[in-house]
Amino acid sequence: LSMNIPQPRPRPILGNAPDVGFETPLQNMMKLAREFGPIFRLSFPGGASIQLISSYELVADACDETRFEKMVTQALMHLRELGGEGLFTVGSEDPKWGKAHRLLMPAFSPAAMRNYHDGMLDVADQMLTRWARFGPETDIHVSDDMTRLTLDTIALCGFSFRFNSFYQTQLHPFIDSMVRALEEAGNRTRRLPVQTQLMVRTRRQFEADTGYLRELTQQLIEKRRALGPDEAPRDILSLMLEATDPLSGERLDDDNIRDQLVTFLIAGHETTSGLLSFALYFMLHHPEVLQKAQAEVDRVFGAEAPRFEQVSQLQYIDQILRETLRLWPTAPAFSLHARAHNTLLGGRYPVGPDDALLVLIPMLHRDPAVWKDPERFDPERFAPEVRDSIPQHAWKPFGNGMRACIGRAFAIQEATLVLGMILQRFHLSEPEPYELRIRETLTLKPDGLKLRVRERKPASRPLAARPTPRPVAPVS
Ligand code: FDE
Repeated sequence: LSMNIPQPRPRPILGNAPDVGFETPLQNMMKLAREFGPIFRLSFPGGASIQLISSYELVADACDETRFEKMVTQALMHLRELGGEGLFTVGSEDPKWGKAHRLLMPAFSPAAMRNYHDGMLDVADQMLTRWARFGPETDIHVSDDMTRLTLDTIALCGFSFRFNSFYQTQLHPFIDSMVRALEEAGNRTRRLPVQTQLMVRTRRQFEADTGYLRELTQQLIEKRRALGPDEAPRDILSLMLEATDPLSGERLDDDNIRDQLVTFLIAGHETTSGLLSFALYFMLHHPEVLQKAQAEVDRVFGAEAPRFEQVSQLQYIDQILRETLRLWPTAPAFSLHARAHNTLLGGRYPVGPDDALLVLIPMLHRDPAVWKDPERFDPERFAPEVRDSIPQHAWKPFGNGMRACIGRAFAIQEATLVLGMILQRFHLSEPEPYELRIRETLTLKPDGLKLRVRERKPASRPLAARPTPRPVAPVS
């Protein structure tokens, strides 16, 4: 028996665009889900419509890859202005996806993470040194610093390029352009094309921004090509330039490499930066969690610089990250559609290949059918003894199946290492009481979160990092 799918009352021409809004679309959709239930429809200017699903039952059904697959929606088409035909924005049937996927997989396997350890350590150390120099009375703007960290890390590990964000007071212009362009790409989904046509200044800015992103990445490729064979570093860029697809024997062309670079810079830093920021937020607000994590870090890292093998031993920090991604998955939605005419839940909801299904991950992660007391932050949900009882599709912060996040191991490696290093070195506190406010771009982050840090046991740090003792009496 097929059921009607509810929809908030659409306005003439604008449809449900006003319900979604521009500032906090995701949080508005979460509110609508609480009101309209686990499946509801929204329609947009120009006739596009989506069905939002947010219960475990529906999402698990839609994650069956024999019947459903990733859909390149209008929103993703707008993103192509930035990410071109990179992994994130092409359809699975496009040979460009399979080719780049096969060619790039080895660079993101758990084993490959060892190659990135020194780069991750290098950037994290820059941030922590800066924090130590600022001392305990300076406010640290968490999201800004996490963005510096994650952008510098993916660029250094991936392309041996240094943004040197911790040596500048302003974020790199690349970040400004990327953030503005991402925001505009998102806004275009909620406007009529003619509206965008009329916004001349916004359009010019968008063209300038996307042009700059392409130019900077193009330069990266050209500079690398100019290097001799023994000067070139071994990194993801060298893999993209040299490796061949095991199936077709072909290489990636330069345009596609450029698109992949932009894609990795976008996908690899905003999401991971948000993850780190939310994790710090939760730890600041759950002192018992912070304490337990710090005890683990002391046990595993001791006072030494962390080694690669030690990072995966930070079990409890891994639980904190998983629980953080449950409540605030920083890439909060993904799109699916039926491969052919099909139904959800054995005939209850008929859906065709043209119907876009949007998985609202934060609502899935709050389904009371799976999660007890879902709003409560509790890393024990992911303790090794109980983790296996979480149903397969109940936790999806990295998306689904073959189109799931290729950067998962990279993001977790980086976030675990960085949280570990922060706790190893500092006591954390908040300069003032903070109430969670979430800022949305393509991703989510805690807006305006601030942190203060005080160094722990400075004597146990390696000698080189210790300040030279001051003479007791002035030397005359
Ligand atoms: C992807 C992804 C996803 C899916 C989407 C769809 O489906 O549409 C998701 C959900 C995600 N991803 C998530 C995330 C989170 C975090 C933290 C991250 N992520 C991170 C990262 C890093 C890096 C480098 C990355 N990431 C990347 C990526 C890529 C390239 C992609 C696409 C894939 C395909 O499609 O093939 C993704 N990522 Fe992520």
